[in-house]
Amino acid sequence: TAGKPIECVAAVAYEAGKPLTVEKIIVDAPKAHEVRVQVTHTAVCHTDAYTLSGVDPEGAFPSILGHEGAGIVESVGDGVTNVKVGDHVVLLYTAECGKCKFCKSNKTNLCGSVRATQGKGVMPDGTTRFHNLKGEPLLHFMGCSTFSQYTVVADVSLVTIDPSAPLSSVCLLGCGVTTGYGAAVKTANVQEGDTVAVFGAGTVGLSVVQGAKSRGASKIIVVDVNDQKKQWSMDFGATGFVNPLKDLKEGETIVSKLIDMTDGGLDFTFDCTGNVKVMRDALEACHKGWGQSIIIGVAAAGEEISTRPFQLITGRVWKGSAFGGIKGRSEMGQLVTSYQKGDLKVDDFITHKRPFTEINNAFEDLHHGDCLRTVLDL
Ligand code: NAD
Ligand code: AHE
Ligand code: ZN
Repeated sequence: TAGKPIECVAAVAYEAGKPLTVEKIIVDAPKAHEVRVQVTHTAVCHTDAYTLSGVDPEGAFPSILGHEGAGIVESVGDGVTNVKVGDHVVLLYTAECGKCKFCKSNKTNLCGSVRATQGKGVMPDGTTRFHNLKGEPLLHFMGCSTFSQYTVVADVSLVTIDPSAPLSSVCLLGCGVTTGYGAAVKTANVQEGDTVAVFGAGTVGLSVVQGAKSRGASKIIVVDVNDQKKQWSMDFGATGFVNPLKDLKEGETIVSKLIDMTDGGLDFTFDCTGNVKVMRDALEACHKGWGQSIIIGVAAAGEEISTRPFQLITGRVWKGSAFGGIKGRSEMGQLVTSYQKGDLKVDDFITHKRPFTEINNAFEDLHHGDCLRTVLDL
């Protein structure tokens, strides 16, 4: 098939707030420095639902969403040297070119090579490789578009992995697990004995918990409004769980309770909810003088964070983290190895499995407390 368009099934987001349309589409051949991938498995991340809902300033339609996926290289365009046909790959919404100002800085995992066109839903040459059967172009998403049996990505936006690792599991390393784990061990760099609070116990938050546990944090307190998250939190390594809707006494706030539980506040807190009020609580629950709060959750267009500047003057630090600060092409191999050795939990996040045609049910699963991730088999 190399060089020829492929007809396959995809889930198209035609309009914000509407279910996806599962239909046949055409996927063009990869151009220079592009790779066509047979996506074997993808999960649905909260961010896909966020963009589909219409509140993402970069959301554009019609498009093919999905960014937590893995598959097999089907064909490569001219000049591609980092992957070959048949390679097992994880797709990377945070590219790594190794050459740009960002990559060379060694200060960030953000890469400047394809981010501008990625945010517009097109390939680096400004065009799309997807069309529906009416010939209408369909936009790409986050440089991945994993909700299609075949996708085309920039060669900097994927990484080859050990083919013995099951693609049905390591697809989760394409976002949720890596994001939370990396936020704890890289962005925050949690050390033995540190105290940690995690707001929001989805796949991202629970992955922060497992990262903090791996570093030997002395306290890991999970805050979630859904009691169904308590057992999971404890299973992943939390030492405590607080439901702010139920567990606060008269006159207590979540901030005052956390400060009381930790002799003055936490060394690190993480927002994994995307709620800007929660982000404020997370910052203010930090210990005076040094506590750091890491924002991971994605907030809607128009939302802003606020706190009294005095909170920062007195030493609390606000930080953010994208893809856990992980450089995908350099560091994914280590994460896959950790998973294979049993050191990094991945399978425990897979609460649901569905055929690709049930993708709209997978979006509904996300809203239920019994779901961490639904993996779709394409
Ligand atoms: P999820 O929906 O599975 O989990 C969110 C959790 O937050 C749920 O358990 C929910 O009950 C809880 N929650 C909601 N409101 C709360 C509140 N007010 N207080 C406490 N808990 C509350 O989502 P996820 O897939 O784990 O993603 C979490 C967030 O991280 C989303 O905003 C997502 O868009 C974002 N995200 C960011 C990155 C990044 O690189 N920065 C990567 C992946 C996901
Ligand atoms: N498009 C949104 C921002 C979305 C966002 O912040 N995305 C996270 C990843 S979420 C994965 O589930 C991220 O990595 N951001 C860094 C980047 O370069 O996009 C908006 O507000 O415009
Ligand atoms: Zn995601």
